[in-house]
Amino acid sequence: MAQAGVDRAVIASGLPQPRNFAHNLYPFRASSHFLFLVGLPLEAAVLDIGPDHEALYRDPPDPQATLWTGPEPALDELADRLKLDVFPLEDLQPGADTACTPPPDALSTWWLSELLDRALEPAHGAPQSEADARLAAALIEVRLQHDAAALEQMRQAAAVTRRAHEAGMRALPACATEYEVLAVMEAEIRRAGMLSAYQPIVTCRGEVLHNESYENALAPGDLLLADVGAETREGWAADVTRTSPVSGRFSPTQRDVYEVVLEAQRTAIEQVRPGVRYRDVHLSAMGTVTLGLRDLGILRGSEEQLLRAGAASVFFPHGVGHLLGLDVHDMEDLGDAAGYPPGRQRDDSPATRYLRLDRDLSPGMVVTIEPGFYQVVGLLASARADAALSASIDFDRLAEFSDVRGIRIEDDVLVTDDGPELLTGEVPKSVRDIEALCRQ
Ligand SMILES: [Mn+2]
Repeated sequence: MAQAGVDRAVIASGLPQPRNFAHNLYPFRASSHFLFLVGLPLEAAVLDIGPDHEALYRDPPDPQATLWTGPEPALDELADRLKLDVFPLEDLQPGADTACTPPPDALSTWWLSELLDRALEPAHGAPQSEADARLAAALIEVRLQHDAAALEQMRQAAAVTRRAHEAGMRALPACATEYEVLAVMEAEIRRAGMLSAYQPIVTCRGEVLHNESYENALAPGDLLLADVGAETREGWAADVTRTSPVSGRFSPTQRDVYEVVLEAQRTAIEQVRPGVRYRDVHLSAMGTVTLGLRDLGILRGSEEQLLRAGAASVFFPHGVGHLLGLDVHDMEDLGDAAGYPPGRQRDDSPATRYLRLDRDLSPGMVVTIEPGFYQVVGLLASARADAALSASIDFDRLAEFSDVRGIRIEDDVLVTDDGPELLTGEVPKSVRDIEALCRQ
């Protein structure tokens, strides 16, 4: 870190969050920066790094707590295990210019503010001092490309995620509600000793992009969108979306749109290569969706007109993917600093405003590729009110596709010198493979 221009930095693991009262806690998830550097999900610990020192600070175990939560390692045991000096938190002596990565939650922020004697705001995505910005840049530099050990973790998460999706597809025709599919999928993840890397999306209302309710009853004509990924115990994530027919069979309209999204995904994955700008991968997916929807008669006009009007983004309003690693959206606690290199920033155009990543790809990076098609009531209403867009969309033809609410297809792709390597390529994806599983 010192080489990158940070004199001293403190990386905090964070505090567990209460659900409702102090002793009923959400499962603890240590900060990913802490996990990356320390490797253990220790609560209320900080790593202190300077040019000539590296030490862990944590309070010694509370003997009273053993009755309730079992034995905790003593500080000297931790020191042996981590090959680090370990001291009580009260010995931490921060300097005035100590850098940190501000935690995402208010409780950990308050705790770290006290420890560092520094007024911090919960991270809103921006470093809060010059030193913080240099620390963020150093962390991005070491976390952007994954080493063999990290990739092994991500492969494990991918393998368990595959089992979860296959189990969900097999169970789907017999499930009456979204909750039942969620239970089947999460059971596979739990059985493997893992947790979900993010709040799963398992819904027949896929047009709500981050739908996190599971209360809908499933009907035979529905599509079920499942965006579910496991996280290893060391914290590494998979992030996979599949869209399957509840009846076991896609309707002709569902199949037509599914094939458009799948073609966009496959051609985008092909471009995940060193030196390629990720924005171009996104625009290529947007282009494939544009032409595919025009072939279906949903869009009309010349390719150039449609691209200029951003017509496909009415149906595919988000970015084609993001960085993946310890965080499902890797390092987004640092705002856009990881996704956008110096000199690039988000623009406002409908086709790219939600693009989370615009780096030149390099070997060792893992990105998701996840185009979609959604009929979002609000976006369609705005499109009707916009002269260029309403001329580009055949709303009568679109009405024939009313059984296609939301489709997304998402895989995790490793950039290598030999081309794209799909970490999640075994999860069934073709119409034929999905129907075969759903109909067993
Ligand atoms: Mn994703």
